[in-house]
Amino acid sequence: MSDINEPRLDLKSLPKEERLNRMRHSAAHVLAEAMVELMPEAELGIGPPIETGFYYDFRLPRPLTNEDLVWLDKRMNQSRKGKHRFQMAAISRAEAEERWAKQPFKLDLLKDIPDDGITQCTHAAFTDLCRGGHVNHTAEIGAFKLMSIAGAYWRGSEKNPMLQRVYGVLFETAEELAAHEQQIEDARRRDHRKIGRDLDLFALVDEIGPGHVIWLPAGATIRRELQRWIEDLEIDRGYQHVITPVVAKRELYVQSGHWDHYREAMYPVMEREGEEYVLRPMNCPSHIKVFQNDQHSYRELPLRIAELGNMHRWEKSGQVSGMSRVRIMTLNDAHIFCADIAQVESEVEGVLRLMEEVYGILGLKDYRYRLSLGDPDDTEKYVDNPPMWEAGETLLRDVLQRVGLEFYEAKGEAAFYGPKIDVEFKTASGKEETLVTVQVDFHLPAQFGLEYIAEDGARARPIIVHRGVISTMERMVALLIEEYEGAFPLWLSPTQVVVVPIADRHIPYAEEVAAALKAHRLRVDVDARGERMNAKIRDAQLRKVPYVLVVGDREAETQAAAVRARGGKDLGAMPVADIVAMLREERDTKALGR
Ligand code: TSB
Ligand code: ZN
Repeated sequence: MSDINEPRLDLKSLPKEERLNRMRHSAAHVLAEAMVELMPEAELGIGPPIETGFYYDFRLPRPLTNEDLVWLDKRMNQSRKGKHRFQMAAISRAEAEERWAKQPFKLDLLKDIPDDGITQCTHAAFTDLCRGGHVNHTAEIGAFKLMSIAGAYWRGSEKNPMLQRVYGVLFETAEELAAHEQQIEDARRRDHRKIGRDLDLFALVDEIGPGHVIWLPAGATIRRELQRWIEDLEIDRGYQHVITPVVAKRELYVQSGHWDHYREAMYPVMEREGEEYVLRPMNCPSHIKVFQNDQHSYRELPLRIAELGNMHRWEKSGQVSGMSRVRIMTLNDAHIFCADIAQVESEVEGVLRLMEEVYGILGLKDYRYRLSLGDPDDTEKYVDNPPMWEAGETLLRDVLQRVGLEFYEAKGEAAFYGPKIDVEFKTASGKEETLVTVQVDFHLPAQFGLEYIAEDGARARPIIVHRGVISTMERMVALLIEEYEGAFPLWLSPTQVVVVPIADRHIPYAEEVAAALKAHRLRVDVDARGERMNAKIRDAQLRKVPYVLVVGDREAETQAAAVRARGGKDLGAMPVADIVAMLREERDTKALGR
């Protein structure tokens, strides 16, 4: 055995990331030290640093409990106070095999290490097989907390034994650790899956399948409002809406290139009477068939074909998540058939301006534009046609600059048929997610031999702009749930008003008030349950209903109601006619009401 200790490290001089990696790696050693004390029979796996902390895998004689975590955490803190040095040493294979003779996972790891590369790390009374990268001593490991226990197969393979993985978070300071915990707590509170359940917005049912969303009445109401709004905006901007089937012959997608480049994401083929059919993964080929249904002259271009189109994508099981990544989805889609580059430019500009308008009204701010480029070296993923990519990329870059939007560029993020501008949103959990996209496509027009009659009477090939604005209804509603924490602005709220009669004798008047509001298409419930008034008010608040109207004798006499806004603000008694006017104004202006 020979000592190979690094000279004393000046942690402060290291880049923060490396410093954190060393702290997290060292903390994993301290966790293993504590575990061996708790259960001397523990068999040790690996314990690497990870993004927000560290973990260690163990095979143990019994399942760990939360009490164990508390004990381990405490014991780790003791070890930290001990200021034990981490000491590296090179050892021979024979020494290693002897030391870990009763540690099958360590012996397994040893097989992959060359004779001259076997090193160990010792601190306090604990020694681990380790290639190094620690802090100087245990007092330098930072602020940590053991968080959870999970199952993990040895070396990630189901063929191997299942181990128990203990996770910890670790940051340099207690303040950073607290901020991280707060962030996790916020994300949990805002999680659309939780709020979606609590507010009965949608359901995911095992018998229907993962990623196949049921929109419950309240969620369907939100979706319908969004849908009406975006379709009206599109009609104003010259889009024409179509309705096309979700199933088509496999050939259609062979011709489009989806079969070659996108098959992995498609549901399998259905066969009947010698024909092969597929569920469509995208709407573009259907809209191309709309275009091809007629001859078009340059005068009709740009032709904007829109549809809330249902798409089906076989997202991998591990990736399907709530409503934000599903398998059956409805995209606020359109394909704009343009005569030339100048039209493409002005259409892309129009789309970007529409996006800005729409996100502004929804109150969304946490997003960035990304120019997503192809990769000339990857001809499997992308259509092989360098000049086409070049032209599309330059065009999109120019438009972004002209409109004055900030953006960044990313290689290898394009669609298989062309480059695109993606809108990248930051979700409540801090993850970036693509909300929508604008794509320039010279490829599909060529695949389908699209033509229009140009001004000089010759045949010319159009260029397609693919675009969404609201995104898929699923992803947008997931995002809005988290953005608003379930407290939707009035126009989107499933129930806009709850009328609460103070006593049973006020129920008829409550119904009268509700009817007056419903006459203006406001969504109103009367809470006629035999509960106490305060309980009803509290329930409405929990359901995030924007307004509660309380009615009793005085209100009935004066054709009024006592108004309480969400969040507890008391607006006092108001005549019913004034309430209607106030709510209509708030609804029709799509006020954020925050
Ligand atoms: C814009 N053909 C284009 C269309 O014309 C298209 O389908 N583009 S896409 O593949 O990028 O998908 C459009 C948007 O759908 C994406 O930007 C993304 O926000 C959303 N989306 C994609 N996959 C899923 C999914 N599994 N769940 C929810 N939304 C999704
Ligand atoms: Zn498309």
